[in-house]
Amino acid sequence: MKFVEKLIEITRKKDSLLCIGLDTDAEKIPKKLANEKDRVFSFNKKIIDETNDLAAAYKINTAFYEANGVNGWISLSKTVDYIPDDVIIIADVKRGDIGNTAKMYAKAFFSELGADAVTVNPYLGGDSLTPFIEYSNKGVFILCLTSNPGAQDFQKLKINEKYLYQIIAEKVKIFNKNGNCGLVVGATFPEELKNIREIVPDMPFLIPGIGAQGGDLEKTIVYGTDSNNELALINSSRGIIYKSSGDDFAQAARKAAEELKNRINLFRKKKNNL
Ligand code: OMP
Repeated sequence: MKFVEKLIEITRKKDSLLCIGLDTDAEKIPKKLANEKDRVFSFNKKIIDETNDLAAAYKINTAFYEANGVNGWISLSKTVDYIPDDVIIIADVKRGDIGNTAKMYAKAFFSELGADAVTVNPYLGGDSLTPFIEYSNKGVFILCLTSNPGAQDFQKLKINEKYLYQIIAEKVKIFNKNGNCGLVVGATFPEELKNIREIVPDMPFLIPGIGAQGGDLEKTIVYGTDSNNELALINSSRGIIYKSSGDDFAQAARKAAEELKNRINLFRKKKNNL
């Protein structure tokens, strides 16, 4: 099944645009799991058990796993295998390299790990993205305008009257021959999000920056979703998975996930009435 078809099917079936970030820091695992052999996986398992019915996607930022060496890759792989089929798995890897190297990254995260989608960095240009895009049933979320303050340094530079992030959105539209490209746009820049949505009305967006980074949820939904109020995955990581460090951490994560999912849907409904 094509990535966008799968995304739409899941978001409609679950009535959810929620993406939960499994940015699992080994240092922040609740005491309750201290004696587990693979604490990171045990933590993820509990979070997934409690939240998978609410989530359209899990975004796994591989940095948190790579930081633990070989054992981290094992936790990562076990987590991917544990996630049920009706949740999209995004490997947040932000890779970007020349073609033959990019081909190895694509193989690593699509074929070996089994992710449904990845995040990639477009700095090296179209040929660095091609090996990912060639996996035509997988999703490729390309960094367009990131949520961090440093987005100003390059992404908001003007080239011939256009911001670099606008040029990226226009270019990705051209690269999108297989219909499997998406854009990463931070919730911390809602006005720009509106502008980018106008450039690519039908492309999926991955939108981080809600929760810990303080992005505006209402504007994110109004500006970031497509004309059907979908095609956007709204990510929160720390704001959900570390809601409690006590024995109730998984239940607290569920509560936070449910609240965010409901708020997202409230704003989707509100958008209908605008
Ligand atoms: P929280 O701030 O804890 O919700 O985490 C945000 C997650 O989204 C982290 O995994 C970041 O690496 C990621 N992210 C951003 O925060 N900003 C971006 O512009 C892009 C990403 C991303 O590609 O996911």
